[in-house]
Amino acid sequence: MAYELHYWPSIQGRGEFVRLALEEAGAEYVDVARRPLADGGGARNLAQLMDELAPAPFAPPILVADGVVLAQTANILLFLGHRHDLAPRDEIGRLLVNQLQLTIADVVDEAHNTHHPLSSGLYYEDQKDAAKAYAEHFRKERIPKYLGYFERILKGNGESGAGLASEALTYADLSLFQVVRGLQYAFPIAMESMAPKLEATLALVERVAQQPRIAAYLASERRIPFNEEGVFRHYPELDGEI
Ligand SMILES: N[C@@H](CCC(=O)N[C@@H](CS)C(=O)NCC(=O)O)C(=O)O
Repeated sequence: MAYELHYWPSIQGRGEFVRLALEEAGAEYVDVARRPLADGGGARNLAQLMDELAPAPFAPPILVADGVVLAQTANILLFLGHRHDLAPRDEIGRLLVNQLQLTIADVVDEAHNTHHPLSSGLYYEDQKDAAKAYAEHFRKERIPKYLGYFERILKGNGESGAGLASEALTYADLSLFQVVRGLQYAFPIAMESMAPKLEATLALVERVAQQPRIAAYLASERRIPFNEEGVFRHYPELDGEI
């Protein structure tokens, strides 16, 4: 059975956390909206499908597996992590990885707010001043606080490249990889200046990038490049450049 992933076809966005888990698991999946329009692909078909699915999801990413419809990124990953050994087997271990993923979801929301601090319904151009102010706080206070938190966990786990929850990689490690790469894309100057304090985090990011399946995925056309439609957007003025 191939999983169906339903997510906006032109961005990494929140769907990328699911894509990374599916890729690392070696799972068979169809990224449905990336198929041609005639085969049910495209954003319009995705919007229509959301009205038809039951139970109704609020927003993508959505995973359809064996007739089960799941939404909310962290929820999908909880499901996939258990099925594909990307999380500890014991209950507390699973909840801990979920807790890490939910914290990553918080970072993702705030990263999104740097370019849409007033409303997702407004254009970036209509909220640029607020975005500048929000992004400055995000760069100076929130990124160091969030990444400092993950760094402390990783340092506490010892060995260079160790995962957040165990020596074996979990989906939370894949997600931290994605967040760091996203922040490096969006805020290259800020992230470069923080690099000396993120030794363990950057070692983990490297380890994830070198996992054979992830490396193959990153080099493939399945990996959509970062762009200014997704969650992590590079606007130089938000990185303190202008
Ligand atoms: N908490 C949800 C957020 C889902 C979400 O915001 N999805 C975005 C794309 S990344 C979307 O299409 N949102 C539509 C909306 O909020 O109206 C998750 O983590 O999956």
